[in-house]
Amino acid sequence: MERDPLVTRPLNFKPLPETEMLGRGEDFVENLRQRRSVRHFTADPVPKQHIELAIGAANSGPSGANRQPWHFVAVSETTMKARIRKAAEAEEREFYKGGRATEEWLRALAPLGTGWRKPFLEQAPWLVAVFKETYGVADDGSKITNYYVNESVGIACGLFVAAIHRMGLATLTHTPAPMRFLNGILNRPANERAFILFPVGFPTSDCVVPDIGKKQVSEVSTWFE
Ligand code: IYR
Repeated sequence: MERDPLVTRPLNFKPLPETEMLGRGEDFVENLRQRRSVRHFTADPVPKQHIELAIGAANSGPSGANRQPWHFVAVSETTMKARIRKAAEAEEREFYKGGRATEEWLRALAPLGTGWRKPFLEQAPWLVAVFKETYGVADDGSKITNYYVNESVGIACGLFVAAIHRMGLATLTHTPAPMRFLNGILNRPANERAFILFPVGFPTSDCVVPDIGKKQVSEVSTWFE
């Protein structure tokens, strides 16, 4: 098979002074540590441009063979958000009340206070559905293999979350399960599967979050120096 030629250009990497490296790292982590998953949003509108920027951050991420196996669907339309809420709640009701979740899983979720009702799916000004492209489709309709799809889309979603937070907005990594209903409502093709549904907006002034923390870096890392 014919291979594409390698074309290169200079990287133009600019090293930073040591103090600036540290300062930037500390600022970045300190800011990220203030991020919380939010489930209560105001109706205040968020300009489309902010959502576009967050998608730009996600789309900058590395991906297997640079396939960028993702697609973002941004919804501010009221009736569509209502349809998504209704379908998500039907699935979540089965999960929480219909016996789909194991007792162990429900116990693990108890400290988060989640339940089947998802009013945030209508209250947030935007819902951004991220789809993973399990395979690509060529012009002639044949399948194109994508690589490391979950890793690629997971990284893209992480960058999306970081960008949303950095802009002073809030979101939630919502995963109604199963999410197949999103293909129908959002008219996405069979080679795409919903990965995460992000409500995006401003937290309500009385918004509370679970009083939970993060492990220490020392607990989640091992070093060979
Ligand atoms: N998908 C459900 C349940 C849920 C599961 C996990 I793991 C969470 O960290 C939070 C929720 C929901 O969205 O409520």
